[in-house]
Amino acid sequence: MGVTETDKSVIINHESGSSAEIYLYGATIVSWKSGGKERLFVSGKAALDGSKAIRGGIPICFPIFGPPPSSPPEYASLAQHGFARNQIWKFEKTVMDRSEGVSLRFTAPLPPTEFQHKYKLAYVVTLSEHQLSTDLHIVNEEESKEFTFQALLHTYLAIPDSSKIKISNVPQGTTYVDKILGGKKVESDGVDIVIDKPIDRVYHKVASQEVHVDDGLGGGYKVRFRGFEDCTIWNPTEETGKKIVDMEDKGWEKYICIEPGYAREFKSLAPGEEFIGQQVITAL
Ligand code: TA6
Repeated sequence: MGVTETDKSVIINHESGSSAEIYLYGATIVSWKSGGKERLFVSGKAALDGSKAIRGGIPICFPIFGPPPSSPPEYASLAQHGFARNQIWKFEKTVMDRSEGVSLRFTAPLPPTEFQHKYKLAYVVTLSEHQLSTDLHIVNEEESKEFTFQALLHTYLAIPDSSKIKISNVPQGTTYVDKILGGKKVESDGVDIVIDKPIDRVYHKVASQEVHVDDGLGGGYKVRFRGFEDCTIWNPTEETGKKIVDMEDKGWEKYICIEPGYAREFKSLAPGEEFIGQQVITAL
């Protein structure tokens, strides 16, 4: 059991044999092993040198998700998914180191100078035998202004073969924005989702707060979320995956993105108010 710091990452080893590695670049979790298996997909072509967001693992999207809005200007000029995934975070402390779990806290640096907002962004990663919990804490530190943001954990879950998986537990009637259909709003039919064509959907207010992935080979994941109300499901398949420059060949067959977040609109915090968005992934 223990926590090891390297110049670029922090590694957790739990007594059960599970482990996780968190890069300081973006506080991106690049590895989570449990039951002797790697549970996160990272593309073999991912840049791991801080030159661009890491293609895989769990990048953090903040203060926007997706392309920037048209206003206000300091949001409109942001890059897709915001800047948190490109910042160098600080490992603040070990919060807990016990057999129940090992928990680390990271804090983000100040925002870029163009983004004049006072907030505190922290990330708590907790590892136990079969579970990885990731909590994003956002505090509005303005004296009298509200702070608005979107936030999302862009989790690339490793799977043996995306053509065999079934995604379930998104309630029938849940509205989603289908980016493949140009942003059309659709109602979920509640039927299990399979990956036989590109999928890029932002499900709004998922009442179950829990999405299941059956890998079709006896394993899978349960992804629970609290605070976060929305969930994106993304797999480009070969059709669009081939165009992603840092995607390894056939990488789309090896992952499914299940991404809890606050993404359908901007969340507004009053001065001093805190938002906590939590994701708990259980490997089955
Ligand atoms: O979460 C899904 C998504 O927004 C897709 O639309 C897709 O483009 C993906 O994220 C990857 O974004 P990135 O900026 O990491 O290339």
